[in-house]
Amino acid sequence: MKKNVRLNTPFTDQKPGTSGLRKSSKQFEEPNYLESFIEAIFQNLTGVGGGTLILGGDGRYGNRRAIDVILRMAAAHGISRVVTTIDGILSTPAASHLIRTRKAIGGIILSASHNPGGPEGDFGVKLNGSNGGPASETLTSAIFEFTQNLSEYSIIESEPISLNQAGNYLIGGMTVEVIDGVDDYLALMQQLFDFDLIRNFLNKDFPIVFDALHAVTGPYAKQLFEGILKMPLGTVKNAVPLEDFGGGHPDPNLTYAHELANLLLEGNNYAFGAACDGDGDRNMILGKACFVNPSDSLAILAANATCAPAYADGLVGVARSMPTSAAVDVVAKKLGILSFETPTGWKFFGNLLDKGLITLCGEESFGTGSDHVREKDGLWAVLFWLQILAVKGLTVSEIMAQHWSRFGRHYYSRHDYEEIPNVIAENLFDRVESSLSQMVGNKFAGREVTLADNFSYLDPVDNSVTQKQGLRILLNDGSRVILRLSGTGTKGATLRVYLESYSSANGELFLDPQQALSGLIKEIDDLAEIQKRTGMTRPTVIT
Ligand code: VG1
Ligand code: CO
Repeated sequence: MKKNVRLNTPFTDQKPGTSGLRKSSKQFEEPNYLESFIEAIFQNLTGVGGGTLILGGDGRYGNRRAIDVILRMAAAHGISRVVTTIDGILSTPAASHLIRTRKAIGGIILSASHNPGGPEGDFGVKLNGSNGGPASETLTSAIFEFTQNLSEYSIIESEPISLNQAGNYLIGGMTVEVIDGVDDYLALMQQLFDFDLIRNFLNKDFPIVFDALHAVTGPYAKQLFEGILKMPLGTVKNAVPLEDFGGGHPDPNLTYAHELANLLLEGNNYAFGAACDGDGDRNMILGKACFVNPSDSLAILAANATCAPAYADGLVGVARSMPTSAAVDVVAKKLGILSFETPTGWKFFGNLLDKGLITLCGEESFGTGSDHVREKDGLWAVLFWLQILAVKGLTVSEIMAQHWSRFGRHYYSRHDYEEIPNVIAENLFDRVESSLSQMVGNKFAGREVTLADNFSYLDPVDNSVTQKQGLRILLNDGSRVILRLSGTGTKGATLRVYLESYSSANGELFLDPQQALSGLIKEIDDLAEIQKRTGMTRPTVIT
């Protein structure tokens, strides 16, 4: 039976400009909180009446309850079919693929991505549009506006359906189709890469390890590596998705995936290691005693793309987010293909991919992807690396060294300062911003400042302009320092400092990045007074 629930207090809590809602699990447990946001989605998404919706999540605490609520609200709003998955497990790239193949009106992915989960952690609702990518700014703004005046929501009363096995169910007049969320995705991967070649290469003498961090990629990786690619049992670690990710932080970087990092950087058992984040869209790539910076990873995939059957004819173009290093630009130039610089966030790649202007794209934050879906894709990146390694018969560090000796090296690092009180972070940021206009022509870390601004982006496809996407200081030798405040944190503010300097192929290629960037690190701290204002003597995370 359908009922309308009146809301006494309006919902005013969505941060505009993000493709969904990411908050503490506690906040999501407040009465009518989740329901209010879902109502706003169903009132603003195009094609709800009679449409198909994709629904799933990364298995974190709150996943099952949210699926139950969303199914009953979808039925109340006249959606004709919801495709959801066994145990509600669906990675972000797999959801993007399903949206596209099922010609859905969009998808709802229940995840706070790389943020920790559990009753004390975070939960999230990510909304994707009919192209399979993160919802556009126009749609999220409309949803936000709608929440400001929300007074009731509609829901159907019915028992939760079981997600234990595949099958079709009915809620009101709506069909709920429960499928295995892994199958379609792995079928797509087999179209893109040469699985026989990879299988033979790995099983000859190339031991690998994958850490699923108790998050969504566990079931995908088990079937992929230990099933289809016939690697030994135990190749996939922490493979069972847990509601609190086993107490860990499902963020694949050297700090939070330190167990895996130690196996590769200290140990001798593996030639290759990788991890993905909570919802499976990020990737970290490691070789023996070798960490692949995500910006380099994008450049290396671009330079060697023709190793993979899917990209054998070459690339149309590439794109990177503004703070991502320019390593891929150098490759694009050499290949004579288009390259684009977009603001942070995958949604900005959507238009370029839909228009066929780019084939590969990526972000420094461990995100890499292609035109096969409209999200970044963690396991895809891992397979792409394995494909290149198998074709070349080289180790990861050999591939890196070869790349740098051909294209030069972009020393790169990101320093994150987490949980800064909001006022302190905002003051710090505003102070630097107001000093930018006087910087051009002056010295910075012994070099000359050629440009200093707050990055603004003109979308070449729809001509929309997105402003204030990060403070940039560009120097005359190609070095850059960038400052941003995170849009995905849920506790205080996170300041991100991005540092980059270029060494040509004839220069020093094997320095420690922190050492190579030490002049920039010191100068930005002097300028922004990071230590002084935050009281933090070092970043929370260094990548
Ligand atoms: C971070 C990353 C950004 C990424 C975003 C979503 O955003 O820096 O590159 O697109 O997370 O990733 P921010 O605003 O905190 O810097 V995920 O894995 O949540 O979909
Ligand atoms: Co993610």
